[in-house]
Amino acid sequence: MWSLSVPFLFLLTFGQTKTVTYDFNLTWVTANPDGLAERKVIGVNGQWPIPVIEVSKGDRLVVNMYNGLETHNSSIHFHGLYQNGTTSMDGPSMVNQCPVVPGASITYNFTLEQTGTYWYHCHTDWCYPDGQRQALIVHDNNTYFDFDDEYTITMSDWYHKLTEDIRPEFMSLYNPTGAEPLPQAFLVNDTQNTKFPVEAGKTYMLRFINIGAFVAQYLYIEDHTMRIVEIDGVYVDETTAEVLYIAVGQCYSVLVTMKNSTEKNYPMVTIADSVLLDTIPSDLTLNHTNWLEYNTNAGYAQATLEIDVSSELEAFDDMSLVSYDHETLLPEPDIQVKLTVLMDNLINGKGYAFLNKISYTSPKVPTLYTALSAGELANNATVYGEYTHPVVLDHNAVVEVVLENQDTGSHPFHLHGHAFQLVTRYPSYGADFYDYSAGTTFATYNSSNETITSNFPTYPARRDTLVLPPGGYFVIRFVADNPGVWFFHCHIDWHLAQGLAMTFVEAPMVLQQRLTVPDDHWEVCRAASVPDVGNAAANTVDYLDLKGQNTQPAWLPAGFTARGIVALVFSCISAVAGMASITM
Ligand SMILES: *[C@@H]1O[C@H](CO)[C@@H](O)[C@H](O)[C@H]1NC(C)=O
Ligand SMILES: *[C@@H]1O[C@H](CO)[C@@H](O)[C@H](O)[C@H]1NC(C)=O
Ligand SMILES: *[C@@H]1O[C@H](CO)[C@@H](O)[C@H](O)[C@H]1NC(C)=O
Ligand SMILES: *[C@@H]1O[C@H](CO)[C@@H](O)[C@H](O)[C@H]1NC(C)=O
Ligand SMILES: *[C@@H]1O[C@H](CO)[C@@H](O)[C@H](O)[C@H]1NC(C)=O
Ligand SMILES: *[C@@H]1O[C@H](CO)[C@@H](O)[C@H](O)[C@H]1NC(C)=O
Ligand SMILES: *[C@@H]1O[C@H](CO)[C@@H](O)[C@H](O)[C@H]1NC(C)=O
Ligand SMILES: *[C@@H]1O[C@H](CO)[C@@H](O)[C@H](O)[C@H]1NC(C)=O
Ligand SMILES: *[C@@H]1O[C@H](CO)[C@@H](O)[C@H](O)[C@H]1NC(C)=O
Ligand SMILES: *[C@@H]1O[C@H](CO)[C@@H](O)[C@H](O)[C@H]1NC(C)=O
Ligand SMILES: *[C@@H]1O[C@H](CO)[C@@H](O)[C@H](O)[C@H]1NC(C)=O
Ligand SMILES: [Cu+2]
Repeated sequence: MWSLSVPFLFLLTFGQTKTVTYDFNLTWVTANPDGLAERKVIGVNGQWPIPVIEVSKGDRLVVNMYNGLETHNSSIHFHGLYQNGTTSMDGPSMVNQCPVVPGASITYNFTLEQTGTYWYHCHTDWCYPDGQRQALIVHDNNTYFDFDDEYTITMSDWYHKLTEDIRPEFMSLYNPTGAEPLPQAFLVNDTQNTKFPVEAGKTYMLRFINIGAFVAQYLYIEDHTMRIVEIDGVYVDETTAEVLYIAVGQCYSVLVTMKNSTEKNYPMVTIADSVLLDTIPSDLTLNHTNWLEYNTNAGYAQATLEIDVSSELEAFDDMSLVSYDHETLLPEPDIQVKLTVLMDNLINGKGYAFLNKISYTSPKVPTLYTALSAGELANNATVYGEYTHPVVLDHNAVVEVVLENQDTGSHPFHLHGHAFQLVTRYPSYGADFYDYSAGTTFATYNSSNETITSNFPTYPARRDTLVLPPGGYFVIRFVADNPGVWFFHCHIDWHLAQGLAMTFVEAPMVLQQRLTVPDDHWEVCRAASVPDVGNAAANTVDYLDLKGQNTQPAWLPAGFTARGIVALVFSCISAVAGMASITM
C-alpha cells in the first residue's frame, strides 16, 4: 500500500475531476542545499526536497502520511486552502487534529475548490523549518490572463541546526530579548544559483512562495517588469511591479514577458530583509543571484546591487492591489476583534509573544474536538480554555480584526480558513516602513476617524497573510461563512512557538451538524494518548470547569525588565561560579 521509492501517484478519473493520491512516508534524510553543511532534514519517501503537490480545480486530493521520523510528531497544513466543510483536514496539531506520533499515520482527503499558488507544511510544534514544506499548485485551465509556461519558485531561509537544537537556545533565560535564531543561508527552489530556462518572446507565469521560517525577502528581475496577477491564491487586476517584498507565508504570481534577444542571461535577485535580523553575521550572504537563462553559452554574471543590502528597498505595496472579482468592501462589522501584539518575558525569564496579553498555549483536547463534543456549550468560549485565546463567531457574521503592534518588529499574520480584505494599515508605505524608529509611540486605530475610514478601498485586495508593520496597525475583514476552527497566527515559526496565535471558532452549531471526522483521525489521538472529547482541560463532565487547563507561565513581578533579567542571570552565574571555585 505504501510506495517505497519516488512519490507514487495514481489517478482515478471521474469525468472532468479526478482523485490525486500522494503516499508520504516521512523519514530523516540528509541534504546540503547551500553547499555549506550537510544536515538531517525531513524527507518524503527518502527524498528531499519533498514533492510539489500539483492538482487541478475540482480534484480530490488524498495525502496518506505515515510518520516514520521515530523521534518527532508531525501533521500537514495546506496553507491557503479554505477547507470549506473539511476543517478537520486543516492540519495544525491540537487545533484541528491530534499530533501524528511516530509510527502513526493520517489521511488528508478533500476537494480543491480554489485555484492558484499555495504550499503545504508541517504544523506541529517546531517542525517545518526542518524541511517538511513545499509548494502546492492548483492549476486553473481558465485563467483570465494568458501565458506560455510557468515556474514555481520557492524561497526560504535555511538553518544548519535542527529545530530541536535551536529551541533550547532560543527559548532560554539567556535570550531574554527573544532574539530570533539567525539563519545560515537563503535558498531559492531549495538550492542556490538556480537557472530558469526561458525562451525568447514567451510569457511566463512565475509563482513565488516564501516557505521560510522567519525572514522576508525582496525580489526583482534585472531589466524585466513583473505583472502581478495573483496573491495568496486570489487573482488581482494585472499590476506592474519592479520589486516584491515576500514575507514568510506569502505568495505572489507574476507574468514576465521575455526579451526577443538571447544574448544574455538576466539575474533574478533575492535579498533577505536584514531589518528582521538582530545582527548580520559577516558570513551570511543576504543577496543571491538566480537567472532567467536565455542562453546556456552566455555566462552567468552576479547581479551588482545599486543599493546597500542592509537597508530597505522600496517594494510594491499590496494595499494598492484590486481583487480581480471586484468584491466590494464588506460592510460595518458585526464583531470587531481587537488584538494587541506584544513581546515580553514571563517569570521563567524566557521571551514570549502575546495577543492581548495571552501567549497561545495548546489545550489538552484539540479545539475542534472540544467544539464537536461540547453540545450547546460550544458557543461559550470558556470551554476552549483561556490560553487558546478563542473567539466564537456567529455564522455569516462580518468580522473585523484590528491588529495593533506594540512591538518594534514586523509580523506576517496568517489566517486559516479564509482570505481577508485588506482594509487599512498604518503606516502607509514609505522608505522607513519596515524600520521602526525607537521613541515613536505605537499607533492605535480609531474607527471614528473619517480621514481614515473615507480612504478605505472600494475593491480591497484579499489575501491570507499580511505584514503587520513595526509599531503600526492593520485592519482586515472577512465573513464567517466557513464553519470550522481556524488558527490565526504569526507565520514566523519562532514567534508562533512563543505564542503569537489565537483561535477562531466559527459557527460551532453548524459545524456540529455538518462535520464528520473520519475514523483514522480519532485513531491518531489514540496513538498519541491525547483525549479527543472534553473541554480544553479534558473535562467531559463539566465543560465550564477549566481546572487543570494548560496555562502560560506567570507574569514577572512589576518592575522587572529584560535588562534586569540579564543582570540577574549574570549575577547568578557569577554566584554559581564563585561557589564552584570555593568548593573546588
Ligand atoms: C518508511 O520508510 C522507511 C525507510 O525507508 C521504511 O523502513 C519503512 O518501512 C517505511 N514505512 C512505510 C509504512 O512505508
Ligand atoms: C508527541 O505528541 C504527544 C501528545 O501530545 C506528546 O506526548 C509527545 O511528547 C510528543 N512527542 C514529541 C517527540 O514531541
Ligand atoms: C475521501 O473522501 C471521500 C468522500 O468522503 C470518500 O468517498 C473516499 O473514500 C475518501 N478516500 C479516502 C482514501 O479516504
Ligand atoms: C486542465 O488541463 C490539464 C492539462 O491539460 C488536464 O489534465 C486537466 O484535466 C484539465 N482540468 C480540467 C478541470 O479541465
Ligand atoms: C527545482 O527543484 C526541483 C527539485 O525539487 C527540480 O526538480 C527542478 O528542476 C528545479 N527547478 C529548476 C528550474 O532548477
Ligand atoms: C519581440 O518581438 C515581437 C514580434 O516582433 C514584438 O511584438 C515585441 O514587441 C518584441 N518584444 C520586445 C520586448 O521587444
Ligand atoms: C551581492 O551584492 C554585492 C554588491 O552588489 C555583489 O558584489 C555580490 O556579487 C552579490 N552577490 C550575489 C550572490 O548576488
Ligand atoms: C459562559 O460560561 C460562563 C461560566 O459559566 C458564564 O459566566 C458566561 O456567561 C457564559 N457565556 C455565554 C456567552 O454564555
Ligand atoms: C485621523 O487620522 C489622521 C490620519 O491618520 C490623523 O492625521 C488625524 O490626526 C486623526 N484625527 C484624530 C482626531 O485623531
Ligand atoms: C477618534 O476620532 C474621532 C473623530 O475624528 C475623534 O473625535 C476622537 O477624539 C478620536 N479618538 C482618539 C482616541 O484619538
Ligand atoms: C464556503 O462554502 C459556502 C457554500 O457552501 C460559501 O457560501 C462560502 O462563501 C464558502 N466560504 C469560504 C471561505 O470558502
Ligand atoms: Cu511574528
